Amino acid sequence: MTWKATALTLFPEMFPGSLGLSLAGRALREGRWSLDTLDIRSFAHDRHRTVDDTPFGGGAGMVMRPDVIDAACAAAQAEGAERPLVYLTPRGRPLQQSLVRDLVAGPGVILLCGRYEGVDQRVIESRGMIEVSIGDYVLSGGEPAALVLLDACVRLLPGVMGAVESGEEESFSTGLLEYPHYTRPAEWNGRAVPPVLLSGHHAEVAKWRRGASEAITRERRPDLWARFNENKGGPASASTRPV
Ligand code: 6GU
Repeated sequence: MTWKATALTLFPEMFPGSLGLSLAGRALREGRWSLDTLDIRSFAHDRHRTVDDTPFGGGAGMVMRPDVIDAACAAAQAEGAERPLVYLTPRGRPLQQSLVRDLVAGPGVILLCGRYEGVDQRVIESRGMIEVSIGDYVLSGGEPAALVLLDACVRLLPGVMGAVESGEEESFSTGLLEYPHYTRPAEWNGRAVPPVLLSGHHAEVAKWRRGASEAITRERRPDLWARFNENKGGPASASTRPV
């Protein structure tokens, strides 16, 4: 069964974008996943194809109308198995690998890309949307965030990563950031590769990498480090726990 993504957007030309290239693009052409866009504007019902209006209560910007968004969601949901509906918004909960894993395990996803100040709260609630943010900064629209989320999902689909390992060792699966990588030349611009990596001693290499992972996580991501230590020997970590 093909993993099915549908993007609801005012800018369908932004898709597949980067996902038409590289591993994701090959997998798309091979039919390992599919990507459709629905132009939100085509669900407007007035002569001017209005999709937004001014906010009740006043203030800057425009809000996307619930009736128009609902019609677009209904059209997407009418095709195939019921899929989770993700609304990309800086107000959402931070995107994590655990959500990515859950989405990949299902039939696919519907992605609502907002513009303007946002979407009327009532349709977010009535459609049971999962609100997701890709980080603490503001984009001009949800489309690049949808591409980010899809990239994270598609690379986990069977057959997409090819020979690359299962992903068990990568950052956010172990709860630690990854150790640094080195390749030839062994010395470059006066900089040597850590000697243990040239030793051929697999156990020592593994020990060094583990230490480097812990050090970099402690330094850069005290939040991950704290969670990692809390969960040591305990229940499934937040990154492996189903959402
Ligand atoms: Cl999902 N959308 C927008 N517009 N800005 C964001 C974001 C999403 N995540 C972080 N910033």
